[in-house]
Amino acid sequence: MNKKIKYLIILAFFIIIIIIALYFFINNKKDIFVNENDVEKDTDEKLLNLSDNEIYNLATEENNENYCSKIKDIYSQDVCYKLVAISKLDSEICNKIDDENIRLNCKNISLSKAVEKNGNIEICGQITEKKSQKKCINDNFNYKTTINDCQKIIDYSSSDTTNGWKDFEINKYCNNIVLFREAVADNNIAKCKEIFYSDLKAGCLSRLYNISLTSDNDNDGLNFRDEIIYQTDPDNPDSDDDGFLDGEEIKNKYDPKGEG
Ligand SMILES: [Ca+2]
Ligand SMILES: [Ca+2]
Ligand SMILES: [Ca+2]
Repeated sequence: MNKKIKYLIILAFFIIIIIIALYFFINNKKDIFVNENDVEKDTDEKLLNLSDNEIYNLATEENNENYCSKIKDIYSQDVCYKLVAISKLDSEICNKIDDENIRLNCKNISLSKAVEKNGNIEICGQITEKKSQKKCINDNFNYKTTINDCQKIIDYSSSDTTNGWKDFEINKYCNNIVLFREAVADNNIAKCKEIFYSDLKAGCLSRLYNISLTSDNDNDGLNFRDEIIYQTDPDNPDSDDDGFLDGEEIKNKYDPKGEG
């Protein structure tokens, strides 16, 4: 046989093989595509005749947020998303929630639970409510947490100036807990006094002075914790020596440390 013809036959053979392979490949792809559609259709059909309640139960049983979207009652839909988000520790799902309060609550809980599970306090910064940020740090701070970990937290909270949260900064608070731990470990009162947040400062000093937070040693109507918060002297009933007790001045909205 001519050499040329031989090569042509081999070439034709390979071309046929490639065409057959391509045919099966394309056909297969089509099958996968059709199957995905079928699944979507099946889900729709599966939920079509179910009541909101039944869909809700199914969604939360199977942790499937796509089912939640089929619930007609918006409040139930929101709660459905919230439960699935918390269960899957996926705060992204919370973004589908219509009601702002439920959405925030969903994010706070799912993020806090995620930190609880993986111990990464950086995630606490993603919580948008300062009160929950504080709780997240308190609950998940451990003996290994360092100033460096505290600095890495990026604060996503909105500028919350209400309810005494104006001064709360997550990095600073976290640093202060490190100070607290070091002060107690080294029995270092000066370090306690470096703490900015008065609750933590009072806790630190009460540990090192071995005084209960609720005791009122100088009988002026302010307990130890309040004396630290108002920066009065826990051993002097009249810190500014004006004849009025520290506790009386606070009660009547005067300044226990000076004029007025
Ligand atoms: Ca007192
Ligand atoms: Ca006092
Ligand atoms: Ca006084």
